[in-house]
Amino acid sequence: MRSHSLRRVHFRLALLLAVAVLSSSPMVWSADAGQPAHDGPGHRMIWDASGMVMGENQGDELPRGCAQISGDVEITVHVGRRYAPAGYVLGYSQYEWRVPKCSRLHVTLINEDQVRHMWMLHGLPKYLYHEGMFHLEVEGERRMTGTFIVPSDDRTYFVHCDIAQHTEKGLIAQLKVGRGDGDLPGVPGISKPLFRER
Ligand SMILES: [Cu+2]
Repeated sequence: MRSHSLRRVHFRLALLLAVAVLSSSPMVWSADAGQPAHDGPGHRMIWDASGMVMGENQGDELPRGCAQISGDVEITVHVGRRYAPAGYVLGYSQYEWRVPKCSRLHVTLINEDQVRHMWMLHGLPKYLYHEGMFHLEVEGERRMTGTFIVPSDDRTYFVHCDIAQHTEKGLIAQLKVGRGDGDLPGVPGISKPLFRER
């Protein structure tokens, strides 16, 4: 990867991390359990005893540039200590997913730990997804499924768990739409670590 594009990716990642931290408001937890909230475009949130889905989009609104949904893709992700790659404490069962442009993704997150984990994807269009995010969150040993539609350009999206220290401990992954636009830094097994071990 050329150095200027690496810097660009680093900058984008730093920006995404900042946005992720700033947008982690405890307010979301005040939503009524089991009541899908519809607070305008891209702010669809479903919350139940197992966890929550934010950015749910079954196809009622398509990303600009998508004339139609190109197809359905099922993604199942396990998360937990037992999936940690060498040198890490936590892990996803997979660190990269490749999907066609304009596809509808049905993502299931299966949490195999007792603590809370997320599959939080950043960088989606903000006119469609609140804060540009699609976000699955599961408390304890449960699972959660959510659906969203990816845009029409070749791009690599940043996926992580936003719980304190979980990104650094190994929960950082990437979703490539179309050909993607390179690898993000810090993805276990794909790129160099972002954080030094302590
Ligand atoms: Cu986590």
